[in-house]
Amino acid sequence: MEALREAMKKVQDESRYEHTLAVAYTAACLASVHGGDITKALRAGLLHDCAKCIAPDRQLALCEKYHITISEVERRNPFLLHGKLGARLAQEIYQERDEDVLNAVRNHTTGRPEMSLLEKIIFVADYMEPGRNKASGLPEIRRLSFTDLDSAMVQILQDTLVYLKNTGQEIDPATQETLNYYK
Ligand code: DGI
Ligand code: FE
Ligand code: FE
Repeated sequence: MEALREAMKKVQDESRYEHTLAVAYTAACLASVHGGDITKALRAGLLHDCAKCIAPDRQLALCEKYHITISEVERRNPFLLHGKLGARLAQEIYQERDEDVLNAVRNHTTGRPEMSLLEKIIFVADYMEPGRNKASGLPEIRRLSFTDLDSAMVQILQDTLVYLKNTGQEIDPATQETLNYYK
């Protein structure tokens, strides 16, 4: 875990590294409350944004190198790729072998239907770690995350979709499908 922390420190800028540590510890707390694996929560939290600080063009090039399918929405919004690409880098560079940890990294931005406990924990921790302060629904989401993880997911997805629509951003079908599934 120490080695993984040092590795993330090298590939992330300072604020992203702070966020990474915060997601890892928030995920560990959520795992404690919901009966998840704390070690996997820490690893997935540390790895979730491992591809985030790679320039968009380079992310696209790396996806092509690894034969990762890029959708039209992702091609137009390459920041959506850092989950998929991150899961691959976690495997190739950071020696992560656990499929659940890799899925949590892969699906942390849009979510997907039928997520595992660990996937939900990372999705929620990413949104509510203590350093996040922009979204207005955060106090309620933080409370819900410890009592009713699925309701926290729904609240986050609804707030995200409203935010994306208000700011004129393109919706990835996966984000809408995830909300439809959990609502
Ligand atoms: O990488 P982080 O910033 O820690 O967090 P993240 O991977 O959850 O990415 C957050 C951004 O992703 C946030 O601004 C909302 C955006 N997002 C989530 N779903 C969609 C989306 N952006 C677009 N364009 N479309 C989506 O469906
Ligand atoms: Fe991310
Ligand atoms: Fe993140």
